[in-house]
Amino acid sequence: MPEGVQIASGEGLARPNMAYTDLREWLVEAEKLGEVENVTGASWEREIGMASELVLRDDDAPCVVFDEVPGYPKGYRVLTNFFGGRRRNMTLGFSPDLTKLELADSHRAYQVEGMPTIPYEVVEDGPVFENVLEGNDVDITKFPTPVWHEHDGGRYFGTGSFDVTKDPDSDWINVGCYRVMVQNEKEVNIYMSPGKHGRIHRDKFEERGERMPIVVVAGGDPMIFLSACSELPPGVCEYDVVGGMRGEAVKVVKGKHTGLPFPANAEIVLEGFIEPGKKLLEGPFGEWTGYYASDTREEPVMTIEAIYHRNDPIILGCPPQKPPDEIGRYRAVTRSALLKENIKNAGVPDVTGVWAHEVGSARLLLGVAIKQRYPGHARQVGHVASQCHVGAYAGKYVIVVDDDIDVSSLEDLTWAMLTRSEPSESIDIIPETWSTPLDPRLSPEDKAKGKFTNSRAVIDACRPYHWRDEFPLVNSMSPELEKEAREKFGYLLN
Ligand SMILES: Cc1cc2nc3c(=O)[nH]c(=O)nc-3n(C[C@H](O)[C@H](O)[C@H](O)COP(=O)(O)O)c2cc1C
Ligand SMILES: [Mn+2]
Repeated sequence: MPEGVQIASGEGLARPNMAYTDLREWLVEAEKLGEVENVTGASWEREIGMASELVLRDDDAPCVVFDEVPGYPKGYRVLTNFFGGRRRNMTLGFSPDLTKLELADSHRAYQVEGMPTIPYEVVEDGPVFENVLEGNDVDITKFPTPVWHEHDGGRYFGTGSFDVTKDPDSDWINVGCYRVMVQNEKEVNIYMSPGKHGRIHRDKFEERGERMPIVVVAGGDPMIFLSACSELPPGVCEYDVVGGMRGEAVKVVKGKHTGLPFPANAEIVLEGFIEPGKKLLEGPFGEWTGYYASDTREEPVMTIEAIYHRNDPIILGCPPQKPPDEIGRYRAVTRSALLKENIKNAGVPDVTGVWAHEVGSARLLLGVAIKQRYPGHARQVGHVASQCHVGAYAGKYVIVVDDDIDVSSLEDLTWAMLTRSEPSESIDIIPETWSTPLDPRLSPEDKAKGKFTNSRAVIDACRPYHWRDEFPLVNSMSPELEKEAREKFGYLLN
């Protein structure tokens, strides 16, 4: 790590050690773990999407590389399901031995306010310039972009991608993940929802009647992609956060048409402009809630002026889908640690474990474990979890359990709820809470009125405090016996 870099937090936790700086080096590491499958001959129209949906559902399924896509040259690849299995810990730079809860705490220390950042470094050249397409040669349909879900309105080139924009009023370069749909050889839609950083930039250009320079990177360093999906503070450049995590600046080149920076070792880059006033139909697209919630709408269009790509380029795909999905897995890691911190900051003691579950896209179902210290402790932690900054937006259910429960295990958490709660006594309902227009359960009437609220259930699934000592004994092995059983008989599970 260069001198002078201050680690603002994370003392006592292992530093991340990422053994890659781009997608190809990442692939080598994933292969070392034995977690990569190669598939040839799958069609972009249906089969890549079908196969991806299957593996994305499964926590431990392999990463898949699709090659020899019919109609495309051998070597033009699509890679999906990078964030699963033991690749999770590898991607974030931590030991495979860390549990999900430990991984969350360790990663969190490098993605906080006051996190260490290292500014990106501009270099002259890089493999991304191995192929330069300009003028008549610009053709995005040259790449095997899949149709990801059955009812999608088009081919989404940008899913595991990131979009680079600059604030016209300052030096702020933002890197955010906003989906990119192919319209024709030279045009794509980019959907940026209100409030997103790229949207703030776009609105400013639009007000001035100017075209906005923009760059789309498909197949970049997976850690930059994950940071581009994360709600980091405004004014922060996501490249610099990744530099800080890695202890080494991200190396970028500058686009010839826009001057915008993109990684020198990216796979495919589109460079161009969003035209003020021009719109074309976008969507529908399968979203993270598991529904097609935002329908077909007119959205701004990017005109592509140049395409740069490496030889045998790889598109990184990360299509959202009915949970559990890949990005839910990553969000679980980030939000769980953040939620634990939020609860602690509200002054609630002895929280031993927090997990924002993948099945609810790390929002709809929160599990919190405590060492019960006083009567009312369980309800207090449940209400705080449901209403603190991280927990409040778009939540539904909070389950509070004792510290013998592994909150990151959906089965363990559910078992605790089924056996330690009494429905008529253990559930508190909070009405009129903060939600989102994307909630599929919002009634058409409320949606039309703009009434975007829902309710919360806080479920106290702890042994009742005043008779906790009389609660029947759990009949599974003690931790000591479990350890011995695994040592002696663990082979039976392999
Ligand atoms: C696969 C995927 C697709 C996404 N699609 C969009 C999108 O189309 N539009 C959008 O505004 N946000 C989308 N997001 C969420 C943003 O990436 C996320 O809010 C991020 O924080 C945006 O960056 P920013 O904070 O710099 O604006 C998507 C996230 C993922 C992981
Ligand atoms: Mn940002």
